[in-house]
Amino acid sequence: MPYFAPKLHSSMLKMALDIEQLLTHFEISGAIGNIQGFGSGHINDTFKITNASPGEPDYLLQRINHKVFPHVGPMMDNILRVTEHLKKKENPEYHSMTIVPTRTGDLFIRDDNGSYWRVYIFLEKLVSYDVVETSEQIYEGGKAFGTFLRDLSDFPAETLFPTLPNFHHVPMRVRNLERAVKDDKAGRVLQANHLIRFALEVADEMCRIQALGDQHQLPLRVTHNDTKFNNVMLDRNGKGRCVIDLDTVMPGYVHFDFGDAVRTSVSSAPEDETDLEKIQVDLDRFEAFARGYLEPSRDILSPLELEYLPLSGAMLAYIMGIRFLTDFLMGDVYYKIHSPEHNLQRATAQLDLTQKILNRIPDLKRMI
Ligand code: GN1
Ligand code: MG
Repeated sequence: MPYFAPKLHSSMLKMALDIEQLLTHFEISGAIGNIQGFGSGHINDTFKITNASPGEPDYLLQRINHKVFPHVGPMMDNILRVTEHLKKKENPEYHSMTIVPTRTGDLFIRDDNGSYWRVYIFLEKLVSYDVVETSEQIYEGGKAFGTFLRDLSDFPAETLFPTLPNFHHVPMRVRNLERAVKDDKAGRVLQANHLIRFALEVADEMCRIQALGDQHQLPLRVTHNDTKFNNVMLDRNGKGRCVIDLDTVMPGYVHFDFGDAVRTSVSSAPEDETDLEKIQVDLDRFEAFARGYLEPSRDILSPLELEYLPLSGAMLAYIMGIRFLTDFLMGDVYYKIHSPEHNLQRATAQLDLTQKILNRIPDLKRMI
């Protein structure tokens, strides 16, 4: 869904002119053709730049959400180092993102309005799915994410900048929710009472993986931390080819990546499904994902890491559920929304999914 759609033709034209001007600062080749809003991310603004010169690549331009990502320099440094590491691996099957630097050799620019921009080479002929359709695609996506984890297992995780500290720290997310309930800034607590009650009821169980981490029983690895299924690109034959959106690459637990991909692939319903009947934990889907993920990565994981993989799907659905809920209570200040109750719908769907995954943990355990 294009989410940058100015209504007035004149403002569209101005935007296109501004973007053309902006692009002159980057090391791009060929001539700028069409400029179009692109993708379905909730945070940054993304544009596809079609190249008007034959044989020259298309580009992906992004305005980085500076409110969410205040430290753009260290974040881009993480991305550069991780993509360079991945490119060194002999993996003909997989690509990695390529940053297009500015003409002065920087990884991004800051414009006169204080916006931060970067450019990547556009990945030709690859597609991503907001809702993944087949078990084969899920297996392939799993393999791409599992390969990402394995190929970065010899990268010194502790040298990465913590772009968003405590991003998947459940106790902190619960505290943020409690604060939002207490403040009730948007006067919406009453409307969301049932969700708040459920979220607080399961909070302890949802903190278990973090507690193991705090006790140093889980290794900190280089994790992607946003392995929503639409962050893996597949080719025309359905083969996994490239993991994208590396903004949150940081030290983390394997459960963050495994869990986020499970929550976005185990059901055939979208993240914001309003018909809860349609949100189902499909065991074939889980099996396909786990098989794909573990094929390249099983050997590097400890028995304890493996044991907690099924719970991680519930944990990540829970984290997203309470983050959407918190944002709803605070008056929609973080995520882009497409309707007035969008965050409430997303929270309802993700907390419903949390419960449904929790109900199936014994079945999921058999598939690891
Ligand atoms: C955001 O921008 P996008 O869609 O890749 C969010 C993720 C959430 C996701 C939920 C930096 O990711 O953590 O899982 O929305 N990214 C950030 O769809 O908060
Ligand atoms: Mg993202």
